[in-house]
Amino acid sequence: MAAPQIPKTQMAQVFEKNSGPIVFKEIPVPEPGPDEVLINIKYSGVCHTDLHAWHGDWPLPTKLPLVGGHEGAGEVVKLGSLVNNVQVGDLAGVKWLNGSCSSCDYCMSADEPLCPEPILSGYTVDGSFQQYCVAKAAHVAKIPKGTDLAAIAPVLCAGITVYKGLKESEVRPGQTIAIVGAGGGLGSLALQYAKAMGIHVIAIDTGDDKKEMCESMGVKTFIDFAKSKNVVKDVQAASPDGMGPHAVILLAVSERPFQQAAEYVRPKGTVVCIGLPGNAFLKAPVFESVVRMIRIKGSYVGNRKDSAEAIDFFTRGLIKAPFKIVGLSELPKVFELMEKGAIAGRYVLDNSK
Ligand code: 8ID
Ligand code: ZN
Repeated sequence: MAAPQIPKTQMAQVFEKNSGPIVFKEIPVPEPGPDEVLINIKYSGVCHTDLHAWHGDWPLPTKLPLVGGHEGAGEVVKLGSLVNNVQVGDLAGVKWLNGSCSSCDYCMSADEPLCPEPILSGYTVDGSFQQYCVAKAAHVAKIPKGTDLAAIAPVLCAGITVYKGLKESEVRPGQTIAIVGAGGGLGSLALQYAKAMGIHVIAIDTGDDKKEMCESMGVKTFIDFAKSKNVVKDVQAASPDGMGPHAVILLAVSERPFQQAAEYVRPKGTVVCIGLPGNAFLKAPVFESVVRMIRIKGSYVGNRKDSAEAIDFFTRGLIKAPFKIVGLSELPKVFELMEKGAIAGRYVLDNSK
């Protein structure tokens, strides 16, 4: 196969300062290091994490200026001299975890998201809101030939994260899970993974668009948190025996639901925290949490195996979440809608436009 033509410059969305201007401009195409590959990004999903990165509202500083994005799907166009696990022409994805040290206790135990020296796409290094992105070869997601790259882009963060979160919840087929933030990007994927795993869902979010989207994906119970007079009672009442769901996965970007979940999960149930609202705290009543034996835990993206499994669910046709495609140049508009909570599902950027 003829080597792909790689231009010297490319278009990218650059965050100049936290919450500052987002500039759509021409920048150099980066050069992969010996253990890296260069990927021509065709589509990139927009995750709420990208909005946190732009605002800088987490207790973890971002690189600046920064090219955000960590749901990038494309084609490998160049290999570093040490790379032998992927080929030029392969389809591949840029994930949040771009690389890790591979020698710490966590990396050695395949818990690489917990590596103390992680390289994070679109956060500590430039990510997928550009046409050509560098990624560590050991961590790129392998995407089968013939895959719809726009549809798989959201799987590369949202899909992997909720798949891992569902596993961490230990909820079993036939049991019930409450998905908080079900109408958002992670939520829409969580609905599909839960369905594929045979788990009943209580969807919690707000607005008719999100309700309709959830129902179109088979959800029978949608609780609008803005209309409900008592979310805790409504969630418990919606569970099959009124005792509450077996688990809750929290995907919302606000503190309130993180305070409520331990109250409505059933005794011996599990609350899995995934959403990352800035400056927020978890709070649960000690007495009830103890005597009801509640577990509360965090879940953070997934390792390489979780990633491959989450992609395999997609490849088998089990994951069909709605998404809208707009050009890379439209990123600021997508952020505006996301900030208002006005996006049902995911937006995916076409990096050629
Ligand atoms: O590994 C991780 N833990 C991880 C990975 C990827 C993303 C964590 N995240 C984090 C993001 O940084 C973000 O904080 O998960 C959160 C959700 O990301 P997203 O799904 O990309 O965001 P979104 O599309 O804006 O969806 C959020 C939804 O939450 C709803 C909103 O209406 C929206 O649909 N929501 C809110 I805000 N408050 C709610 C509430 N009280 C609520 N839903 C139910 N109850
Ligand atoms: Zn993400």
